[in-house]
Amino acid sequence: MKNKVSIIGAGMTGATTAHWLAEREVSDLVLVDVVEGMPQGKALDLQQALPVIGKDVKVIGSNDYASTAGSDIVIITAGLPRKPGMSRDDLLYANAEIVRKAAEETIRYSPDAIFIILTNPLDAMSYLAMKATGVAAHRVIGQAGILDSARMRAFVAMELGVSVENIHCYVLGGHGDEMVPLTRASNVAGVPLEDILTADRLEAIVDRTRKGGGEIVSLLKTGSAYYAPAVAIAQMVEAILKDKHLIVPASAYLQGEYGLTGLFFGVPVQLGRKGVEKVIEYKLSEAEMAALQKSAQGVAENIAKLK
Ligand code: TXD
Repeated sequence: MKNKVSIIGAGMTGATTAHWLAEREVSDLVLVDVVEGMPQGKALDLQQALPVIGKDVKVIGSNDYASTAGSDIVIITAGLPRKPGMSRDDLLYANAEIVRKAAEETIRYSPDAIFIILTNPLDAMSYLAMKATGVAAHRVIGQAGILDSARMRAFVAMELGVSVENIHCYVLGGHGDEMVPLTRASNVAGVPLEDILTADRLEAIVDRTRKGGGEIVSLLKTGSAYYAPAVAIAQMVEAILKDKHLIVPASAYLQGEYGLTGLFFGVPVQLGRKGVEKVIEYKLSEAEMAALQKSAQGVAENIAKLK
């Protein structure tokens, strides 16, 4: 039987996720939104693109959660994006209501689904989705780390003129400006970044990575990034459906790992058919550990506000 993936929120990230996923031909797709006609229109448009690239994927748009029934994966992108000058945390209360509803509605129709959360503030919304659905922690994953790491990879590639394929970067921590780009573990074809770039240039790349989302928000003026966040979700979906055991940075529920308990936080996770197969614990330096703890404080404060 074909896999089924439902995307709640058919805005910029939701629709673009459908696009990247349709190209990968890994599942049928359902787009759900509160705006009447919009998900139907986007689904039909995408459906009509697929003959050109030869992909057999059924794409449905709907305003009704019943259409999501029997999904293998539910992706929640519904909610408000940032406006210039706003932090991700400013979205907490408005998006909490939207994500709670989306979680409660979708779990009714897809009791076995794995949930991938995108809505900001990401780590807190992932926690909320776990609580609202009542599913085990390994079935909820927040997308942030692939995106933040890809931003860093893009900046390193621009700096060095080397193929992005050779560049491996790892950004951990909460999905906020306190995120932790791991410069020691990041490398170009196996050579640590710290050996290739001067301290100044490396610091500039780290700083631009941390503020990477805000840079795009201030350029766009309405809305936030969508190509890169959406392709990051597509990579996670493919890893899960194909049971790839792929290690990526993502927001997972921690139960003691990295000295943290009871929150979703960006760490390396191994993804397979059951969702998060394991959280990988890197050996971190004292400075890296301290930076992670600082980032975790912000996430814990948001979760406390939700409670
Ligand atoms: O890396 C990451 N985690 C992020 C997070 C990267 C990019 C965007 N990120 C966050 O995702 C962003 O801050 C927002 O909180 C969400 C969605 O961003 P997007 O750019 O897709 O926003 P849009 O284009 O405004 O789309 C949101 C859609 C829009 O069509 C609304 O009508 C819909 O959500 N919406 C709903 N759909 C279903 N159900 C409900 N209740 C609902 N409310 C709004």
